[in-house]
Amino acid sequence: MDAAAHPSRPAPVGMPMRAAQGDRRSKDGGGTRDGAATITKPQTRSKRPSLYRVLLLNDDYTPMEFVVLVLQEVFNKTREDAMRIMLLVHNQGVGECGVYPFEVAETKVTRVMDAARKNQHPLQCVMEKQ
Ligand code: TYC
Repeated sequence: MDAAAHPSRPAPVGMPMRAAQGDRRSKDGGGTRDGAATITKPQTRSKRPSLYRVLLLNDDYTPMEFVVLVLQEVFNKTREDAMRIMLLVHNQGVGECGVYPFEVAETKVTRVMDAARKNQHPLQCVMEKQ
């Protein structure tokens, strides 16, 4: 039996389900006059999403403990990793909290900035394309 026509099997990647399931009806112009379905292949390869580094910046006023808590809460770091990153930022001026797809990075920056504002700390968090 043709694997693509088997009703319980998923359609092969790139093959429209209706065609894969052997349904010869065409609602979108993919069919021909004799009722045969057209099987389309993706014309482009899917691209990997761009990644963004999320960075914390040092300042003289934000308490160290607040930065450590932010790293644990927002970036899911262990207490030990959070401490290490906080001290690196404290000593070097800037440090990486993680690398994420655009929308994840954006959400993390917003969470950090919201927490800093709410607690009246000048902590800054930015993202940059990797
Ligand atoms: N430099 C701050 C202090 O001495 C601590 C700090 C660390 C602030 C990291 C911001 O991203 C930062 N209290």
